[in-house]
Amino acid sequence: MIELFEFPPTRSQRAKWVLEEVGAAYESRSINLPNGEQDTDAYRALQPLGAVPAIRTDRYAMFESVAIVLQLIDEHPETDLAPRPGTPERAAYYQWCVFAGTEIDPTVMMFFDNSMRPEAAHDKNMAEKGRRDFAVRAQILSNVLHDRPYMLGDTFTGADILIGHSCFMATLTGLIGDFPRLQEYFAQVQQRPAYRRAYDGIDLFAWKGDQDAKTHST
Ligand SMILES: N[C@@H](CCC(=O)N[C@@H](CS)C(=O)NCC(=O)O)C(=O)O
Repeated sequence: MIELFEFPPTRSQRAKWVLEEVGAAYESRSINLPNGEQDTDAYRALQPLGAVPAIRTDRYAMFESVAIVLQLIDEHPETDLAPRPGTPERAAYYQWCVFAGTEIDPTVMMFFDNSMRPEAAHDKNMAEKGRRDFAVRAQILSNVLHDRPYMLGDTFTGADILIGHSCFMATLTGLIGDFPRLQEYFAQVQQRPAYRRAYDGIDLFAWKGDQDAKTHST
């Protein structure tokens, strides 16, 4: 049994989505971020940054959403969610998986932290930089996707879980608006039953941690 430490709607959805895709048995453990549940010694021992997601299995514990997706897919080769190691296709797979975590996430978070995060010191210049840097990367993804349904071609892979979640974050922040091909791609991956099980019923404003915020809509 795998324990998933999560708090929707955050990068913990990537871990939940891959768990649903591979059909692994898991139990959800909520780490309420606004309530500071990430700051206990027990949770810090699992995730030293006090962030979600983390997973604990019978054999190991780990954190980092991209790494969790890669590991769980490797444990389930029968799902065909990744090209074989050592192949040119695997190179593209690694590339886009890492691109999601290192190139897309920081730009969306820079925009979010400086324009939307409640009770944070917003900096308009940084928010604009986040928007600009996101746009450069979103155009790169749009170019890749112009002639194919998924990041690697005709087949859905773990790269689409990772880039798909980046599209979710970009939707939450409104950044995806200028990129119709990315919106279309995101709409398509959202049709997957595993995506629905991982994201349905998400309270988009849970991260605000107050009732008032929850009365607004996107
Ligand atoms: N690189 C990490 C980032 C994890 C991360 O920063 N998660 C955020 C939510 S998306 C978090 O838990 N932040 C802690 C907080 O808001 O207190 C990953 O991809 O797992």
